[in-house]
Amino acid sequence: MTIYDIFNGDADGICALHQLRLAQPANSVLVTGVKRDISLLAQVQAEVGDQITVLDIAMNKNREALLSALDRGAQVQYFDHHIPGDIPAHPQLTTFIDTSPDICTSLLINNYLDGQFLIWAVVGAFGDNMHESAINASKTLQLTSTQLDTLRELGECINYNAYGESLQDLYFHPAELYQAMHHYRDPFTFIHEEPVFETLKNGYLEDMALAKKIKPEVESTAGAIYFLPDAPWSRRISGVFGNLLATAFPLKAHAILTKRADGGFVVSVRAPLASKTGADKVCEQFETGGGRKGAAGINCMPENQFDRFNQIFNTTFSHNAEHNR
Ligand SMILES: [Mn+2]
Repeated sequence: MTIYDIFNGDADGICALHQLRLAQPANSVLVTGVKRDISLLAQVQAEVGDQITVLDIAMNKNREALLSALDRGAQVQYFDHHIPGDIPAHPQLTTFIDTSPDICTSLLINNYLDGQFLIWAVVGAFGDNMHESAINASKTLQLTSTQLDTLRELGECINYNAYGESLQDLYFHPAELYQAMHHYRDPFTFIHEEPVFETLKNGYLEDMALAKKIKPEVESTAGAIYFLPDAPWSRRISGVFGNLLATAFPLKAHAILTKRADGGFVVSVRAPLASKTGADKVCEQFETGGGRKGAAGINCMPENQFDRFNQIFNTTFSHNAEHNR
């Protein structure tokens, strides 16, 4: 019997698993990758009696592998906040799926564990750019504003670590980062005793300084679209840069288009924080697109699709802007 922990390599995925394994320790096989690498369930050859926990990866991108694992006799627990598509009814499958824009997987796990490791759910929620949810969830912890700022930075740094086209772009393999974190119940001790946070913070500041020099390619009432070059730093910073812009201009939508080596773009779309809707609608109109209402992406958009993208982006979010008035 094997226990598999399959989790998104971002802060939400890591903080979800961290809470779960603090409460229910297990010698598990870790399956994870860069943030965009979400077809993870297919990497597992499940057998009868195996226990699989899936965290923070969309069911609709893993359905076939999920059904095959269930067919082979594995037990699957599925925690997620991405649009799942049809959820199969199967006696071996338990799901905890909530697509509300203010819920992330770390918060779902926190509910499941009755708040036992709430502080790590706060880190995960900050990592998913859900500042309000993080602050609301943190109320019972009675943290100082400095402590809360530190947790926000930690969440952002762990989230930042997950962005890249391949593991080579990352400072730490997400499984390695999880293992480093896993010795600590207290995030402040983790920050103090492990060099991880310092490394990520410095990397983040360097990459962000480069991103901030870039001017938007298109600006409209709907929002702004930025182009980033084909380089490891831009692949690492694109998502967090999008979050930063979203927070700085909450009435505007943002798109970050990072050049790919093959000539197309990796696209990150952030809906205006004021409405948190439309990002998935924009990205779903492209073959490799998907995501959540507030934040979505396209893995590979051919260059010749830019005009179409620009049009859809502007139509979707100008419409939103009307509604917000
Ligand atoms: Mn998440």
